[in-house]
Amino acid sequence: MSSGNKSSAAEAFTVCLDKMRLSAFLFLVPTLVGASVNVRTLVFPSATNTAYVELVPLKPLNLTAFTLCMRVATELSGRREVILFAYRTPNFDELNVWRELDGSLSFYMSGNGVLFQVPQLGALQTHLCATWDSGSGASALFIDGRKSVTKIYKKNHIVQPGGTVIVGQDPDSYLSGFDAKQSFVGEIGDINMWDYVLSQSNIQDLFSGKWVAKGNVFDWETAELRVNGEVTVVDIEL
Ligand SMILES: *[C@@H]1O[C@H](CO)[C@@H](O)[C@H](O)[C@H]1NC(C)=O
Ligand SMILES: [Ca+2]
Repeated sequence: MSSGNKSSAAEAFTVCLDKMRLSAFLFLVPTLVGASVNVRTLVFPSATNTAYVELVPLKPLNLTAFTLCMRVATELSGRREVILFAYRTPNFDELNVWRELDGSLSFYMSGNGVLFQVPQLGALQTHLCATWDSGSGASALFIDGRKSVTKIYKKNHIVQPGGTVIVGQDPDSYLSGFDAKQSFVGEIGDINMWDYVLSQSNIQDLFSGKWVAKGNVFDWETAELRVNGEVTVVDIEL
């Protein structure tokens, strides 16, 4: 009797241990198989001169190189400029990324820009990265992991700190002077930035959703967002 009790207690203990192992295992499985992850995305439903989201950086944008990536979808078509990213100090547009009138993509660092003839953005999501290195001036875009022609742009330039990054509007003056005809309409998210140039294989991995080093200027997973006006932050499951 008593030995029977002992053995059933021992069995219960073993079952309990097994359950603990099982629950530990079940807990680990999603991370092991890379199960669904929730990410935020920004939806700009219409053209306004008021809606924008400020992104708070992890460090000042004092840059001699960068990689800037995002996922973007827009149904805006036809001849219209569309701002995709704006970093401005009180004095200058330090780094703006645009879709141009003709659909080409470009970025501008206080002055003339560099334009790329790449496949156009559209209603289906595009993974877009821009890279630049001051030492060589080498600049490129990546569309869904595929690299553009390298262009030489603003060799020895430095992107100056002391400004604010926003998406949704082009600020002609510091945090104002917005124009609805240049505003972003659509969905934009997964905005990450590094203060160095990522390798092509890292950019391909980013496109396909694999883990690479988190952005050290913007890390979308944790970035503080300050939403202004008609913008909705939506959680999507990957
Ligand atoms: C910007 O970077 C340079 C060196 O790259 C450094 O000397 C300077 O202090 C930095 N400025 C700020 C505001 O971080
Ligand atoms: Ca403008």
